[in-house]
Amino acid sequence: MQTVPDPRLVCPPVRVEDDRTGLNIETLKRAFLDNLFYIQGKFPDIATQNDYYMALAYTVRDRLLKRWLKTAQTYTEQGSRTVCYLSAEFLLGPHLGKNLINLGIYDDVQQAMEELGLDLETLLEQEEEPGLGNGGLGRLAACYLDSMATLEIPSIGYGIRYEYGIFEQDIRDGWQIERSDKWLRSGYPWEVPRPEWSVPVKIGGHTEQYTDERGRFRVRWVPHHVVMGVPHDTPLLGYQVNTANTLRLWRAEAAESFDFDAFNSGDYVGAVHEKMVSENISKVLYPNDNISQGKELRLLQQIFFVSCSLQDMIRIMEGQKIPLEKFHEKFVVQMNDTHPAIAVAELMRLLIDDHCMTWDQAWGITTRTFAYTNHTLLPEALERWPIALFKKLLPRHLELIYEINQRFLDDVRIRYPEQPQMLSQMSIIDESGERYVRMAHLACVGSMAINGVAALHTELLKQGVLHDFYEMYPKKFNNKTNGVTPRRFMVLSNPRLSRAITERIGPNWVKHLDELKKLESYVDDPNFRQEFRQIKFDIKQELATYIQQNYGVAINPNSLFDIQAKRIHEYKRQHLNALYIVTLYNRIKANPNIEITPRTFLFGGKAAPGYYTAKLIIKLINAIGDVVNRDPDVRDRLKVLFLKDYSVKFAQRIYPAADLSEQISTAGKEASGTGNMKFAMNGALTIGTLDGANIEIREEVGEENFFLFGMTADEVYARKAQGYNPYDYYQSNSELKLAIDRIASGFFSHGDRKLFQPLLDTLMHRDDYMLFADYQAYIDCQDYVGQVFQDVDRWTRMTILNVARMGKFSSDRAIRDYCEDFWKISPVPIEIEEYSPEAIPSLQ
Ligand code: F58
Repeated sequence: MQTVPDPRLVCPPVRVEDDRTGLNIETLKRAFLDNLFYIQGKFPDIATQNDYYMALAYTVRDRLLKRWLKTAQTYTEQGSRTVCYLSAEFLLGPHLGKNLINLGIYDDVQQAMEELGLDLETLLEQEEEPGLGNGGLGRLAACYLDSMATLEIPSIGYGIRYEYGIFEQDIRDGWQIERSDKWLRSGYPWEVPRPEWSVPVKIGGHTEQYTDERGRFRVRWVPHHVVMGVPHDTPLLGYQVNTANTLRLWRAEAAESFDFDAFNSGDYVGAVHEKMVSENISKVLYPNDNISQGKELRLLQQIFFVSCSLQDMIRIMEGQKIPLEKFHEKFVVQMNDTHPAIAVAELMRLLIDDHCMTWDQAWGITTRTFAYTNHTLLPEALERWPIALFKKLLPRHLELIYEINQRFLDDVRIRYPEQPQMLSQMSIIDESGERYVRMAHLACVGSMAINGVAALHTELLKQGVLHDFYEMYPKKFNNKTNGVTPRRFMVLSNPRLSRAITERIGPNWVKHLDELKKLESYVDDPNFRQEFRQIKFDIKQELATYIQQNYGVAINPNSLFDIQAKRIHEYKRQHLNALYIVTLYNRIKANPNIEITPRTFLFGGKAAPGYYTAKLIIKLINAIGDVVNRDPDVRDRLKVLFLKDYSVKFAQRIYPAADLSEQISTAGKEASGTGNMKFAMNGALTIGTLDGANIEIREEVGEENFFLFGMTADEVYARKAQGYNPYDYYQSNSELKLAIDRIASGFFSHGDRKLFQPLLDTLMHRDDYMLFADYQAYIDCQDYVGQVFQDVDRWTRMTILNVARMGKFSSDRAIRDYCEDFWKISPVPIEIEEYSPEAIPSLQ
């Protein structure tokens, strides 16, 4: 029966709709001023740049909403199979510019702002990025969400809404100091809280066994307390499509804002205490890169976001009336490293305890649902949790893990009847000393697919840390070489280069990066070469101006910009780069008239606050810079600068300005790297080892267009096995000895000989990352880079070929691989009706 809508509940067809969605310049200006007035509550004459930024951000967000809601509606109606990307980190970077690009309105908004007397660049600068990640792993998650939206793949990103993201880095007297990051302080216009979908998460307590009314054996978990997870949703729009997927981040809240007993007995402060403790869970991102610290709060963060997310998936299924038995048909859950690996036990718990499934049924679903991506081979980064801590916080999960392990070890026993050592080697429980839960083993046992992030990395996983699992389940293992989004790291960050490319080969490359290949036919075109060089020069000049203004250091835009920007870690060997600088400096001191290619060495990156050696490396770089930059003998041929507070936003400025990209990790240590890809697609050449994705980059661009040096991973292992003695290298290599001695003498530290001694001692007597073994090869290769840079034509040719051959490294390719290989998901296009005032939905 057709019901007549209550006329009071039908939105009148006013022009509001057009102001919220319209894309022409007049509408954009009107909508912007409207938001300035009604959201920021300001007249233009007293508005700050931040007010303008907020008004513009809301104007853009309005234009996402129809697409976002239509996307969700379509997925619901179609019951679409969905990827859930579980990650403790999402390093998104600023939203405004990216949304302008993806909506295709960058130039129009720029004009609209100009007509209002505002500068879009200045407004973009206002945005504080949500720094909810440490480095590559978090940024990869963000690139993948961008590609999934662009490829119209139904997906949800699930993570934690940290109140404090990665710390802000300042440099004082050459040392890193940390300040808390208050990314929410001026308001965050991109998210919508959804308190109505909050979920409870149990913590601590004990379990009880009982028999239910149907005579079944059951377990009840009586928690010590309950924390609520409140979802905060951000729309993520794809490039020139209507798909806007959701990033759902969980914020922890107390289950009750007051403990009423304590409150009524007069203990007001005690009553608020629990609220505080609960909210701590999502308070701060752990600032470690490639190390696992084993802190209780970290385990709480993991169970918190995992439990919230799995409960949310179950709610979605119930809403779509899909029976829970089809969980693995509705969802594939990708675990970004082992941080979400507790999900294996949590899904078992939800299915068995809360939804009455049998063990076999629940295990069948679980092992068809999860997939696990490994991001590191470093032993110190492999997560293990002490059994005692697990028992205290997650008593039910520990029982389930014991059961999973027992059944798994039964399989191992059958498979290796004569090899009892396999049981202890593969067990999810490490019993070699204090007992631990090994999260990587749990992830391997509970997943249908296991992947590394570059070809070499996957091979090393199979031979090394996950060897036993590979033998047992060879079909689960596969490689998915990382990729990055060209929308952010080319179109947005390097508009001039992007325009020059589009003028030659058309615009399709942005979505089909392989098309960059077509640029190869322009490699000998003098106009294109000239334009390519000019673009790089202009961008370098802009960076030089920025550095002059912010650091008071003059740098020469004609010099070779040699950049190493990434987390500071011994395995990444920023100090090897520093040794080259000292070597060059020593040569100049020995012969001030020596011919050398002028170079600007730029560094950026944060050190984990507790990682002393990494902080000392920052100090060393600054100390070298202080001397080199003002020594008149150098005659400005070398400049060394550490750029503080490296972030996604800053990275976008850096990649386009680089001539040389430093990717110099000890072979076998860098799982993939993604900065290496971003530099190369912006026309930087790479100096690098055969590590991670460097190997594949070199394969693609051609060995003649890549500066290779150093030992291979196999050589690294072999040299270590022989008994590596770094001191021998020090004694037999005069330039190396001179460089080390100069640092040791206090030359760069106002005569203080002790300052760098811990770093130098480690190098001379242990040198875990084999800087000394690679030193000479690196120096020779760097000298060769300097020569090639003088040959402008040759260099230009090499850079054009690098850009042209980067197609493989789009995150779109990586996501397509995941979809085809084991996600088994296909695109779901979203249709949007053209605007018409009559099309406004009524409340009926
Ligand atoms: C990085 N890992 C790898 N971990 O080091 C890099 O080679 C790779 O390209 C990238 O992942 C993406 O696959 C990484 O960034 C972390 O930062 C973890 C954060 C949480 C604590 C443990 C380290």
